[in-house]
Amino acid sequence: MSLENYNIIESTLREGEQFVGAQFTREQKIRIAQALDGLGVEYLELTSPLASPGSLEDIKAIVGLGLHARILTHIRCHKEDAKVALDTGVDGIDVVIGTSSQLRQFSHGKSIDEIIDLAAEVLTFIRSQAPGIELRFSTEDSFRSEEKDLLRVYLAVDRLGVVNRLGIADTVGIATPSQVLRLVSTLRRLTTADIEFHGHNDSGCAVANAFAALEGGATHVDTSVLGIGERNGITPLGAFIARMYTYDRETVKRKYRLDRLRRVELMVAEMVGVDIPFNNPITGFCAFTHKAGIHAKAILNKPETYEALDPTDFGLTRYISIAHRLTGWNAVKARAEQLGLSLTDEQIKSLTQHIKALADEKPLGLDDVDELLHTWGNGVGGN
Ligand code: HCA
Ligand code: CU
Repeated sequence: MSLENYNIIESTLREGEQFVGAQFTREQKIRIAQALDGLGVEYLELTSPLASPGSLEDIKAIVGLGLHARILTHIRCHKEDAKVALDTGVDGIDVVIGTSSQLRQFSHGKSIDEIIDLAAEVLTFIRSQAPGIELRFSTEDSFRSEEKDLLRVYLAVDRLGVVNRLGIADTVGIATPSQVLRLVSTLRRLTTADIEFHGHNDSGCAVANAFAALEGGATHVDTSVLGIGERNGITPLGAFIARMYTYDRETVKRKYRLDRLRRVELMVAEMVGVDIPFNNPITGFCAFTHKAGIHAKAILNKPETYEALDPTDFGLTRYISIAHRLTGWNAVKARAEQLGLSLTDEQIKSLTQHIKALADEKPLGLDDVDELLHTWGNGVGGN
């Protein structure tokens, strides 16, 4: 299977704005859009122009930047929404309507037949007004919808011949990778349009589900920076990039400016008042920190032994933690060399035993180890 032609639809400025801590100013939106464009994402999805008067102006401002990324906005399946979206000058419109019984009953109140009729009306209207616009139709809560309902809707929409993409959304984050793979493969077989996947992370599967969608033949994946969105959000951009990098490093390096990822994450994190999680793929503070002596030895010989991702590709550095009881003499020796100290292997081994014994007694820091190294290096201690 070759996965090269996927596209990232970066939705920090739509789904991400639905994160509880997000309250982006126009200037912040512009900075986010420029930063993501610089990173190389293929699309930016922006909040509906119907959300507020400011949201409409924000779209126009971002369209006016003339970025490389294609600009999309996201609307309900309403002709009135479509009219406003068409006036913004975006490159594409993402239309969504709920198909699960929960949403049909408690949100918009429409039957499947009514959804099909409405979709046909809105989508053909948009196409008639804007023959060149990129048009996507998505069902909301696809994975709690009856499969027969879903397929009726998608087949009817696909047959209209007016949409570029069909979207599926795991709105409440309950889908498993095998379910996603199956649904996307089915759509791939029965329809002709491109396929987009949008997945929430309520049960921790958003990245795996996005990957499964690509395995099934999806062409577009929705992400947001740090995964911000409704509740605990969607597929995080960085984690998705990590997933694709471990699958096909060269393609990812060709498509995206990976050294910009950390800066984008720090910027958005600050704007929405969160920290980068400690265990975040790529940019978490310990993502390239090695601790156990056995790991450190192998890493020092050949980083690939315990690193699937090369930190230097992301403008980052690896770190070997040595001030603890799991340390090993190879790592301590490497530190001595960093400090320009020449100790014999016997001295290093004996110091390593000393560090282990000390670490059993109290927490140690790198400063403590460095001090010991200097003392040992000056011939005090050891043998
Ligand atoms: C929403 C719902 C949505 C839409 C996804 C999509 C979802 O908040 O409007 O249009 O692909 O998760 O279902 O984000
Ligand atoms: Cu969503």
